[in-house]
Amino acid sequence: MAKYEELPIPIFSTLEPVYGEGSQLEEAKLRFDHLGAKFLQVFGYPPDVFARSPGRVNLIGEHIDYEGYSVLPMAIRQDTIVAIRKQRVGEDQKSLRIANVSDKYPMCTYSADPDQEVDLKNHKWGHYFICGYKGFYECVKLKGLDIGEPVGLDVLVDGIVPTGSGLSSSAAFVCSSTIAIMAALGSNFSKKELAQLTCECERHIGTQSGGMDQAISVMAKSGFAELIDFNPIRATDVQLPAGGTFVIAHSLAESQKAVTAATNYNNRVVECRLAAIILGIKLGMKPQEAITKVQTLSDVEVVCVSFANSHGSSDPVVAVKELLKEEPYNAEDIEKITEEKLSTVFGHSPTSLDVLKAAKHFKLYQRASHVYSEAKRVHAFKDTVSSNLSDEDKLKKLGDLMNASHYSCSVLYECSCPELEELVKICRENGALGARLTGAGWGGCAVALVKENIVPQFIINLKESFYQSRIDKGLIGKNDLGLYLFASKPSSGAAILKF
Ligand code: NG1
Ligand code: MG
Repeated sequence: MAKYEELPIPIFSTLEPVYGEGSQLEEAKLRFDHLGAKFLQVFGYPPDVFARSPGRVNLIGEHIDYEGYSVLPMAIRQDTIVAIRKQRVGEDQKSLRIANVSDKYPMCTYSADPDQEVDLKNHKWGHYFICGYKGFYECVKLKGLDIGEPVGLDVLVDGIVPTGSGLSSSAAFVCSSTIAIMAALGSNFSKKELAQLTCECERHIGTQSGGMDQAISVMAKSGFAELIDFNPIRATDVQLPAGGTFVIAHSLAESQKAVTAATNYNNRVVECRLAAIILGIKLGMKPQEAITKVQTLSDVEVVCVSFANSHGSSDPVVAVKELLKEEPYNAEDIEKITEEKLSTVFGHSPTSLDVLKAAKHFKLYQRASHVYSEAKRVHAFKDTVSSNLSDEDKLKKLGDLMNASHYSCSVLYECSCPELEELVKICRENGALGARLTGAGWGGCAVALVKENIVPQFIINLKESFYQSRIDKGLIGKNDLGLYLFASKPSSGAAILKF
């Protein structure tokens, strides 16, 4: 039997296999009916096919996917559904018309040219679809498939993953778009290929992201969190202990990652690369060798073995303590060690050059300490889940690991914000076994591990101590709390729906 990740995206003719039963199924039926009807109204024809892909909550393993380390997310029920139709002979056939069920997002039109550049200076919601469009054709080319000339597509999108909240609305959109394009054009790639291609193509939006969000969106299974490994991408089921529930709570600070990349997300990616290069050099590599060979902190872990001979430990956390200085580095400090201008090291990457322009200094010690310790916490989390401990003890340990992860994100990686700090504290004060920011941070959501039997009271308490004052100020509508505060079960991954 083929391995799970080698299987193609499943194609269903009913909604039950994806949405189960009960209120979730009812809600999905309404959304699909509405999407079909609106498609007809906007474009004058029914769609050929639908694709859906979910958002995710990352339980542990933050800001380490792009450094090559495993992460542990689960899919949430909120997803993006894309309805699509290939334009027929005699129709326009030259444009991509991308509409949305929400009036917030006006129709975007692009040419049906897979080589077009994504206009980063002029950010539009439809750009995420273009990421998928480019990615699909890049993959077709790589595989040497002949699918004929690019044709026009009509597209209608319905996304319910809250945006800017660390729940990966962007990956839900990119993955559902790519899968819809693939289905409309008559191909079906494996989950693994899709996870890889969607990870790469989302970078056209300008963030140097890792592959966690797309991997879980494509490969999730109902009832399981997944340990996601990279190079190559793999997913291993993780059955969470009974008696615990993950509650997701929005800090109501919106994280505008695509806009703040140079000082936040991409800045950290560049800092990690610099830390890795310097560690490589300190561990005995020639500067040029380190610059060409070392891309990520996981690349230097192998070199740490040589460190073991002199220091008695190959633990990269120890190597960081010994070999990097705690004070921030400036560009000159680093260039003395690399014997190369930073603008040359990053010359091939315009988004990295933007980072260099914006940065005053680089906190290499702190960022590397976070990455190496967080990578260990992911494995400790997985080992705890599969240990012989009682469920009660497991939950307690998982909570401790989540708290430690938050501390590291907040103090070493500095990707928290005041609203998230307040929210995490309130979660713990109200009985959460652990709570942490989830996703990239700088706003967005926290995830709390809460004993199942106290979830209803926990939600009431959070409403009172965090949300009520914000409802009073009009930050959110009083009937909308359910969008910002909810318990979540591990949900299913991407699917194609053809009725
Ligand atoms: P968000 O901002 O939550 O979508 C981002 C990255 C991930 C990962 C996390 C931090 C994208 C698409 N995703 O997630 O790859 O690095 O931050 O752990 O940029
Ligand atoms: Mg995202």
